Amino acid sequence: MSLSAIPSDRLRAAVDRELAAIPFIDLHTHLFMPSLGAVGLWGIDELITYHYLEAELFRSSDVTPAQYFALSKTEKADLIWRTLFVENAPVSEATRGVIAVLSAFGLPTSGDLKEARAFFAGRRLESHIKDVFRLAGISEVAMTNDPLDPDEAPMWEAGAERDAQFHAVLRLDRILNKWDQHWRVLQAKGYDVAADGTGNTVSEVRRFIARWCEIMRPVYMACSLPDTFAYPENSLRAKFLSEAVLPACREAGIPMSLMIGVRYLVNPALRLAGDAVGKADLRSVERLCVDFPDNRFLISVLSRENQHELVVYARKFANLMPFGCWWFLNNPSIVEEMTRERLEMLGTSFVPQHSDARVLEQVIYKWRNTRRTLGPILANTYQLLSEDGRGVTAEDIRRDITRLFRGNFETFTGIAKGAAKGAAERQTSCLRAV
Ligand code: RAT
Ligand code: ZN
Repeated sequence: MSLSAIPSDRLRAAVDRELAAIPFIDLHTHLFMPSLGAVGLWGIDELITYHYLEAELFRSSDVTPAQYFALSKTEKADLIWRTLFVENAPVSEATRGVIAVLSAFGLPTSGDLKEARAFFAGRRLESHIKDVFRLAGISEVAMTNDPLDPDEAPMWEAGAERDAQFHAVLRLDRILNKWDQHWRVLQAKGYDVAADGTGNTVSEVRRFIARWCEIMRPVYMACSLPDTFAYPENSLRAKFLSEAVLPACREAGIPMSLMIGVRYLVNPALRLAGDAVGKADLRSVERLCVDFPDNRFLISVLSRENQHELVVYARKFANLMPFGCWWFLNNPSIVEEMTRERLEMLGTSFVPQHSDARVLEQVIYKWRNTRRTLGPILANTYQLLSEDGRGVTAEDIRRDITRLFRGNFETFTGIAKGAAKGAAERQTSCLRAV
């Protein structure tokens, strides 16, 4: 490979080539390894009934949420398809995504869903996952694993078979945000906990987390948090976080991911689609980084208004890794703004994106869109650098993209060593199709 500087007019093509060739790691998804198959979603009806599309349905149809949720999965998908794909052009980000997935598999993008349903019914999950990851240009994903999910936890306890393509992530929302509804589950499992957090509760929560670290071997722990999240604060959440969760992270040598800024269920009738966004006070993040210098924090914030301060905090604290353009931010216009801002202020020391896929095949369109948006941004950055007097080589570009979409995650979570082994194979086997 050439070590010489790339001429300006070829920078874009060079960036696109590297973006296509490097397999990314997807740092946050709601996908599951095959042995947890019962909780994993895939296929056309799941794609169409994604909650992002459910929210859009009610803007273009007279159906009420109550009527919609009384339908079967197939009826729901048919209604959304008719409303958002046939009676309207699917121009929104989430609807376009379904079209991109259908195209990726050579399926019709208009008419009815018959052929798509037959196609997905004929797929075998394990080989389908491999095809989907190849089309998405990813080698691994991080799951979201909730030890208090009554469907998921028993499968882990029964020794669910591991799959190197899926990293476990210990998700703690039920403990940190909904303790009043879940403390009895811990109690029933033999932990000496109380509703008000007194007595042995904190040390028992820590014991519970340590136990689940043994079971899941997570690459990080995680929690989503409201826009009102505060630290320090006189609350059970702040107590559990500082005295149980963060010590457990230190012990396991893994980061804590905080996803801040959700306004939960502003419209409860919409269920999963009923959450909104609010601006948070990021001084909590500042205090956490100051008070816990031996912890590492993966941070994503949901409000566009919080993005600039997050980047500034990342300049102050090396134990803070900003990641992703989360949920309502994952649209080209906002991804572009956020990514430029991050590159300009942090260089390549952040993780630009995760997919948040809930349905397996979504990684195909989400990562395709990320590559499409990132291409011009990176090319423009290199163009400016060239103009300023430092020629850019293909090796520079490859190193930067690898760092952004693999290395920062591997280093920050500490999986770098184990991961180095498989890297060479992945480099040659992954993706040409995007
Ligand atoms: O993006 C989403 O699908 C949201 O519903 C949430 O799952 C969010 O990403 C989360 O992890 O809490
Ligand atoms: Zn998520």
